[in-house]
Amino acid sequence: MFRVLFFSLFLGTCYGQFPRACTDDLSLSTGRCCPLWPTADGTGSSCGEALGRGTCRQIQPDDSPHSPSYPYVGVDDRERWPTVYWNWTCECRDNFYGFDCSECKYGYVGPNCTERKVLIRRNIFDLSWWERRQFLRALDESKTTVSERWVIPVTPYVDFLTNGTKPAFANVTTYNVLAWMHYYVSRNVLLPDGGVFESVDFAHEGPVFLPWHRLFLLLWERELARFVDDENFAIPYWDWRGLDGCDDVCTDDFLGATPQNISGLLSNETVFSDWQVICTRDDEYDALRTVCDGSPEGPLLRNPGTVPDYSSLPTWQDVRDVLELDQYETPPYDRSANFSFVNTLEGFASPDGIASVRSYLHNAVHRFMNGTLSSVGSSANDPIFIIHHAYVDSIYEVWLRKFRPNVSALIAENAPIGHNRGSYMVPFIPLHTPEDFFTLTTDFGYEYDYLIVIDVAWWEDLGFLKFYGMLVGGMMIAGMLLVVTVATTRRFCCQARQIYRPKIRRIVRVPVGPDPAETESSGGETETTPLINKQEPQPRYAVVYL
Ligand SMILES: [Cu+2]
Repeated sequence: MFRVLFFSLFLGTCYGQFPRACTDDLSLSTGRCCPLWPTADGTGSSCGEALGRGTCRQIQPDDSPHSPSYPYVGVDDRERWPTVYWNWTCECRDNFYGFDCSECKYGYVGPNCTERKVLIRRNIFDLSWWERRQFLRALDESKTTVSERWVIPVTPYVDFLTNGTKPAFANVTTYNVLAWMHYYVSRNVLLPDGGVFESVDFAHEGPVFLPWHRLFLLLWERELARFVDDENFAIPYWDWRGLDGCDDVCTDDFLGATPQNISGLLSNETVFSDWQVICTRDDEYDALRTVCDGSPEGPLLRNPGTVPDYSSLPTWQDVRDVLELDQYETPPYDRSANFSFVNTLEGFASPDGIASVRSYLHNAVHRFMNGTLSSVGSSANDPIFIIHHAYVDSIYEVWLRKFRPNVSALIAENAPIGHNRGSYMVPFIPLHTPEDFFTLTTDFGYEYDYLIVIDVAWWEDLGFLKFYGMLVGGMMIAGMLLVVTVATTRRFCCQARQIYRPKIRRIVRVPVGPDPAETESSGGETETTPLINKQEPQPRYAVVYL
């Protein structure tokens, strides 16, 4: 058993996305990554259990079958993550979080992690001068400050299997821990028989691509925030739609200019020209049968727009097209999948969803830079990675809000290794599955500025309703105007008529005497008329207007 071998052969000091606190010999020999909660008044219990923060629990990795594209068992330390190293980790209660439950979940702050907090990720060109300086300063300080919380393993797992070499860990800076994570999750497998297996990636070319990078950026954002004095710090995004070149972010005011007369080197005017990359030499590691140890390997390189097929960036229409794909993933759940949103956004299919050998969307932006950003293992060395992936994450968010998928849209088995929805994502501690990050950004306490506007004005998408609404509204206003006009006209006419018509204030009936005809007929004294037929004469009245 590797864990026993690990313990018995471990001789040197080891440090702890390997928490430093979990790489001491006791943690590794017992398989327990349940550190003591680091407070002065703490009781010293694992995961802060005595304070009600969390408990140490045994891991139950998901053993659903993965696709046969990875035909090995027990040859790589990323299989059944993280059981090669630990079988017990902290399970935090309520909104507590972290490998030791000393932090708050994403989106919560306060001593008891009960206060909601929403960070707004904004277009990098909308940052104020001060905000941009904060971002650049956080990048540079993280690049030069050794991480207190994390270390990286530098001994190939195959050496444990074949010759019992003792494991070792290295101290690296915070930025380099993150660059290393991206290398580690995508590197090749060194096989015990001396071969190398390349068709494996625990974060790309499958359904986990978007959830994995969402968590990765959240971790990165939190690590950078430790270097700035701003509780509202959030990483910005780079909206590259329709750009012909990198003239906007590739300047010394942003992430460094790239003078074309110096092959790939950044301008001396930017701090990034002093940076040294790590983990960029996959072929060399494979040939030497070793792994990246975090040593400096040269400067950052960029040659934006110099590859003939990738001389410009993805278009607005490309982004509109990918957002028409309503299925998150389709068989066979890898880079050959057609009409798969995740595969198309990653860039292994044309924007309308047809799998292709050409690169599109996310992949095309990496290739466009023609340098450190352009290969998977090395790409996170270039800080453009962060702003590029923040924008990709925002497209993922637009899709989630548009289609509101059920978790069943994520495949439960037969995806490439590490991509089933229940697999723990490599190499994160605390543990997370892709399912955990298949929900909206608001669940993790952040928003993209331009999506807040879209969310409020959701009705704007209902164009046909808007048309009919305006039509009905217009008719109602016209009707009301007609009624008012008629009423006003009638009132005016009536008043005009009354000028010539006497007003009837009171009607008095005045008797004016009997009917003359009747008087005449009844006036002859010689004529006798039977009394019974004689009608009594009625008084006559005249109407007088007073
Ligand atoms: Cu990546």
